[in-house]
Amino acid sequence: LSNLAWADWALVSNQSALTFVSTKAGNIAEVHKFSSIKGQVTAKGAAIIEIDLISIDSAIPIRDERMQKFLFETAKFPKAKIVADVSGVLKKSKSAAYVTASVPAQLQLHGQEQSITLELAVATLNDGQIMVSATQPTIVNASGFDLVAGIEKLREIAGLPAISHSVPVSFSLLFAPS
Ligand code: OTP
Repeated sequence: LSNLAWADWALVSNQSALTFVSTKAGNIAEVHKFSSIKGQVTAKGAAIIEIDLISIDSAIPIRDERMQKFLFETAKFPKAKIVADVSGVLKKSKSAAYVTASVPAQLQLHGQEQSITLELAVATLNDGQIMVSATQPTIVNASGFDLVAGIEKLREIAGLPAISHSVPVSFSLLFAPS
């Protein structure tokens, strides 16, 4: 635990997961993931996570392409970013190997920025690594990020009666001292 006194951490990409659930036609829910995310946390508690939106993996290649082009518009907005001050939760983590906290963050996505609240569980592992997961999903509403037109475009192309504009996001992240 003494590692927390000095370490900066980097996200271990291949041991981290960021997923969301889409719902179409009222009752078909599907899990999507981003395969490329980067992140770091400084000893002072400045956390930044970058999501490569082109790495959307919906398990259907043509759907990935359409989401890149019509929803995220990756040519114009290649990345989403989450910025948070986690100094409070890091401080708590110095005295307990497992802590939970409600942490305000800024989400930049599709040229828009909104405040969100992350419900975090932070586990400090023996080797100074930190595991951060969500104790509850964060709901992203497409309207706050100018993504409604994109969802509606996907809905039209697929000939679907509806695709929900409200999307739960989950994550489990591993950070290693750097
Ligand atoms: O015909 P057919 O039926 O076959 O049709 P198809 O299915 O082929 O086509 C139809 C298309 C469908 C169904 C797809 C529709 C798509 C959608 C509805 C998706 C819309 C997506 C949206 C609105 C948002 C996507 C989400 C993101 C970009 C991610 C947002 C990120 C969030 C909320 C924050 C995540 C938090 C993170 C990463 C953690 C932060 C951690 C920290 C700050 C660090 C803490 C560190 C320490 C040490 C404490």
